[in-house]
Formats: sequence, structure tokens, C-alpha cells
Amino acid sequence: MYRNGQKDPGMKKAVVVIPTYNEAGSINAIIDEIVGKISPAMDGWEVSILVVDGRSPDGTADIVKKSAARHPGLVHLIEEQVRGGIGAAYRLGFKHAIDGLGADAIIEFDGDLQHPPSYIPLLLGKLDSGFDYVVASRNIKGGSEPAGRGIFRTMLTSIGGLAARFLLFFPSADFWKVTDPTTGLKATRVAGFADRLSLDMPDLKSTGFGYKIQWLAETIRMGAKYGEIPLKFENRQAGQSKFSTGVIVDILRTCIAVRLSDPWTRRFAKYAIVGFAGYVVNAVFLHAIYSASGSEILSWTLSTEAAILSNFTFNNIWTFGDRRFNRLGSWLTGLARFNVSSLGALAISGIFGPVLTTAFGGSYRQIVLAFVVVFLVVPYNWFMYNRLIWKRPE
Ligand SMILES: Nc1nc2c(ncn2[C@@H]2O[C@H](COP(=O)(O)OP(=O)(O)O)[C@@H](O)[C@H]2O)c(=O)[nH]1
Ligand SMILES: [Mg+2]
Repeated sequence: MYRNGQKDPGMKKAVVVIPTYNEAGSINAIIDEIVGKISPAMDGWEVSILVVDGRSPDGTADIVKKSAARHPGLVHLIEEQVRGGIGAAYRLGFKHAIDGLGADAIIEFDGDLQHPPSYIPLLLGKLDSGFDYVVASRNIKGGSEPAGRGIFRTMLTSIGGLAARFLLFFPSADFWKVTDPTTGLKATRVAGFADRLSLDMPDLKSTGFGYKIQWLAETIRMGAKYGEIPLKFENRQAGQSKFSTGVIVDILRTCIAVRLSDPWTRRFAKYAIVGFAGYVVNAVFLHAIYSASGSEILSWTLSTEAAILSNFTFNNIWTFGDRRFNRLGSWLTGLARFNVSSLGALAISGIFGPVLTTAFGGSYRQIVLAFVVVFLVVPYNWFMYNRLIWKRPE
């Protein structure tokens, strides 16, 4: 714990970063509770506060300055040159917490008392038990939205949260694991995680609320041990929310940008494009060979093999370019395996197509085809390509 502003070297350091814009009505109460009650009672952690004020015209910064003078070493203030958005404030706050204050953990905290300070020991306790990234969720048992919050805003949070989870993570297990992607209360271990986040432009894709989305995805991709605690989100005690439709747009835009930067997604998108090109090759050759030969068997088999060759070639040089077959010998083995794997895909359509069409009726043939391709053949091929043909090197 701090003694007259002196840091105890045996303690780990937690910095609570609070971005503020016009929070004069609540910032003092937050600081007093953290400094007066939370910090002295913490075991093994020094808890200090870093307020990042976006030039609030209501005098928030002056209140923090007075408080910092009363609690030297425990309360810090950064004043932005101009208000740059919540993400811009957090970016400055994280950098200073890491480089200037030597934080071991950083807590993201709102300046309006919607986040009760009593959650700080709970978050740090989870870090102590081995988690790297702990998120306070409104959507697990014990968590809730503020009492009396309008149905519209509550629905917007749920639908927006679900859309964000889907855009960021589906179909990986993280889609189920991350129950509240837009919550603002969380703790991040600095070593290996917060110190590797995109804290600089242009890597950081949003200086608004979207920053939350990007850091969430980045921390999880870093392999952080992820934990949640339930959050009873409170009502704002004073001041105004900065929420607007612009916030929703910023979050969705950031979700898409972040998702498209994910290596798995990029590979899957290439795989889909190559697969579609293979379909076009199949169709063109089917037409050409049939016109030339008049033989059904010849045109179907040759055109299918042309599509297989096209898929193999472009997946090899593009989708799986990082694992490509270079030498002729391995290229030929790869191609042979690819053909065997394609027989598997053929078997899937050959069995499920007729069975489902018979069950539902002939008028459903095209729907069955789309279903079989999207839900069976695409996942099957993706699995075989990744695990069997272009295996990750050991
Ligand atoms: N420095 C700074 N802080 C901001 C900005 N926008 C929001 N905040 C702060 O971020 C926290 C969360 O914002 P809030 O408006 O309460 O979001 P809501 O809870 O979703 O309505 C509050 O402490 C705000 O004062 C900004 O542009 N600059
Ligand atoms: Mg708020």
C-alpha cells in the first residue's frame, strides 16, 4: 500500500483508468471511495486512479486536481489537448499507466458510478487466481441492466451485443464465452496483454467506443485466460450519457474491421472465393466439354476434375500459401490426397442429397443442394484442407 505516496516494492500495482467528459457530479465520490475504502483494504495490490479528461467544460479536471493534491501518488490526471473520444482517452490512459506508472494491471472504469467501485477487489482477485483478462458481464447469472432502464435501450444493448459477438467470433467457441462484448468494466494483466494492445494510430481502428471491441478481440487472440464476473450495472448518478446512434455505427464498423484482420477469417474468405471460382470452372467446362463431345459422363467427370485442379492450385498458392507444396513430389502427393478428400465431398452430396430430397420432396431439390453445400460440404472441405492436406507444420 502507499505510505505518503511512497510505493511499496512488494505490492503489485493496479491502475484504475477513468475517462471523463463532464463527470463533475460523480468523480469525487468515485475517487473518495477507491482511495478511502478500496485501496487501503486491498491485499497485495496498490490501487491508484488515472483520470483522462477530455477538456470537460464542467470543471471535472479541477476537481481531480484538488483530489490529486490530497492523495499524492494515488490520483493522477491527464488532460487531453482536445476531446478525442472514449477510445482516445483510454489509449492515453493505458500508455501512461504502463510506461509512466508501471502498472501490473489496468482496470477500465466509467466515471459516472454505473460501475460500483466494490467490483475492483473482485476483478483483481480473479487476476490473482490466474486469469489474465476479467470482464464484468451484465449477461450472466447475477448480472443485470440498471433498474428502470427503458426497454428500447436494453434491447439495443442485447441485440448490439449479440451482433458484436457474432461479427467478432462466430463460429469459434469465443462466441459463447464472451457474453457481454460492450461492457466497460474489466481488468487486464499488463505483462503480455495490455502491453501488446494496439495503442497507437492507425493500428487502433477507433477512438470512440469501438476501441473496446478491438482490445477485446486482441486480448483474446493473444491467448489471455478469460474470465467473467456478474455485473449489476447501475444507473448514472449525475451528468449525461454520451451514447448515440454514432456509437452503434462505430462499434459495428470496428467489429467488421477487426474481424477482417483475423488470420483465420482471412484464410476462410480466401477458401470461399477459391471454392466459388471452382464452381465457375466446373460450370464453364461442363458446358464446353458437353458442346464438344455430347457425352454426359465425359463432360461431368472432366469438368469436375478441372474444378478440383483449380481448387487445389489456388488454395495451394493463396489460401494456404504459407504452407504450400513447392517440390513436385509433395505437390503430387498433395494433389492425390486432395482428390481422395474430394471423393469424400462427393459421397456427402451423393448420400445426403438424395436422402433429404426424397424426405422433403423433389420441389426442395435446390434448397437441399444449398443446405448440403453450406452446412456439410463447405465445413467438411475446410476441415480436410486444414487438418489433412495443408496441415500446420509441427
Ligand atoms: N475523455 C473522454 N471521456 C469520455 C468520452 N465519451 C465518454 N467518456 C466517458 O466514458 C465513460 C462512459 O461513457 P458513458 O457516456 O457513461 O457511456 P454509457 O454508459 O454507455 O452511457 C464516462 O465516464 C464518460 O464520461 C470522451 O469523448 N472523452
Ligand atoms: Mg455510463
